Amino acid sequence: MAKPQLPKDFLWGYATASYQIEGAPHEDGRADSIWDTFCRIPGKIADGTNGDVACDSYHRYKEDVALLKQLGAMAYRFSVSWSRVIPLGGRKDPVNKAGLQYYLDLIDELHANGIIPMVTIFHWDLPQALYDRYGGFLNQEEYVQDYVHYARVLFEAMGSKVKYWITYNEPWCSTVLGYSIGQFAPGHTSDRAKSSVGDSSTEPFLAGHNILVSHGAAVKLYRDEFKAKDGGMIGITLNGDWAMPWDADDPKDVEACQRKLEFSIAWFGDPIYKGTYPASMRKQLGKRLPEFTEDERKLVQGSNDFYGMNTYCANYIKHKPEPPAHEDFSGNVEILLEDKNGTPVGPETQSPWLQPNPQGFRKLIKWISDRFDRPMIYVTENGTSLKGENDLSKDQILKDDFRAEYFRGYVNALAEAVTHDNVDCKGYMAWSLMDNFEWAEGYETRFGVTYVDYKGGQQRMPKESAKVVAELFNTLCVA
Ligand code: PNW
Repeated sequence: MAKPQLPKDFLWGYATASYQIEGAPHEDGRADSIWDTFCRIPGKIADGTNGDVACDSYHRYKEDVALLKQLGAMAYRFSVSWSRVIPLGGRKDPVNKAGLQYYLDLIDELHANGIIPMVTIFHWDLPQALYDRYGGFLNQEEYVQDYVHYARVLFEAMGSKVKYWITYNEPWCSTVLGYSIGQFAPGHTSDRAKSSVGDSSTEPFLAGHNILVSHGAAVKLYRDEFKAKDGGMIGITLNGDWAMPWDADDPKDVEACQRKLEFSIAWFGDPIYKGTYPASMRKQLGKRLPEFTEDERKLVQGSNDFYGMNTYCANYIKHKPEPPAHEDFSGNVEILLEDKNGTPVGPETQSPWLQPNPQGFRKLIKWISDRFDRPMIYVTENGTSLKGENDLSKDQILKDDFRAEYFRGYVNALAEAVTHDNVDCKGYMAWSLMDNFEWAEGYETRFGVTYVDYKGGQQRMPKESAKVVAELFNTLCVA
């Protein structure tokens, strides 16, 4: 069998997100996002912290670009803070030139260093003003226009310098964690509270629906007015992890795995590639899942130039008894870290949900490729947090064999999928360039290939894994 390889022009690099690294929440006119507000609610963030300083990248972006260059990265995926660019968020609100300039400077610095920018338009930090005005994603009429206007501001300002656009990062997290469970901003749980009443608990699905429509509308704008001139591509990034049956001999568990994948990935992927929600979701949710009008479907179907894939782990999946609970979002399944025989998914990590399983990654990317008819795929996030990393000495942290081993497993599995499974993957962005604010887990959890000494002057120190990632791609990208 041929040796696993990746294409010579394979695009690899690192990813980050605005709220997790920038800090400077009120500098140069930036206004609050829902994450600024959410972090102030006692108990929401494990260590009581917030993104006020984070990695201070707003002031240190040149240092961070130099770091990318030092690590050999070809590309850098970062996100734009909407409330830095349009502090109040709306289409009639003023654009903040100073905020926009930060991103233009960052992009220029990247180009000056030969690094290709990949821009995420939205990575969770919705302007607080839009949530206060009309509930954010819940109001389609207002929200879609505001989002498309924001996207236009970015396309106009940066379009000539950016060839890779991502409309949304992981809408599953924004909807389920943000608009139902309350684990993420804006912590909107009102609908869940009345979830036992009839056909309520529709809000996460409505939020998801409106996100899809706004994605489609922004893609249409890009294709109508910018794509030909600027020569770029645009797509959405979806998250999802591989599902393995808890009892491989139980057809109900095997079927439950498909449902779990459909409820996480196909929820958003099917409308984009097929024009409808998955049948399993319609069956379980009925009218609680919106229907696409003909106009909406036209906007959403076919709206990906590429598929952005985020994945971290795998899970064992066990079916649950019928009928599904009203507040269920996973396809009526139980998500487990061990199978029937006590075999774990993989070694433990700091984030409790994240057990590595490289062969699961190979199967998942093939599943995505098959389901969506072989889209061009960019892995836009993949990485790990090592258990107890924050308690180790600096020397120990810098020798992160665990993370190095994770990347060896995952990147080789990717090369196998490309070489043997006919998967069209053109790029891979590791999460993350550096340790940063890990949302509800605060700073306890570190995902970086670079250590950030938050208390010691924000020094950045590459860990062993950064070297391993570069070696992997230098060796594999020869096809
Ligand atoms: C992703 N889950 O988040 C995000 O895109 C990143 O911003 C984040 O830092 C990274 O993965 C690591 O967590 C997720 O609970 C957070 O399933 C939680 C889940 C999935 C993705």
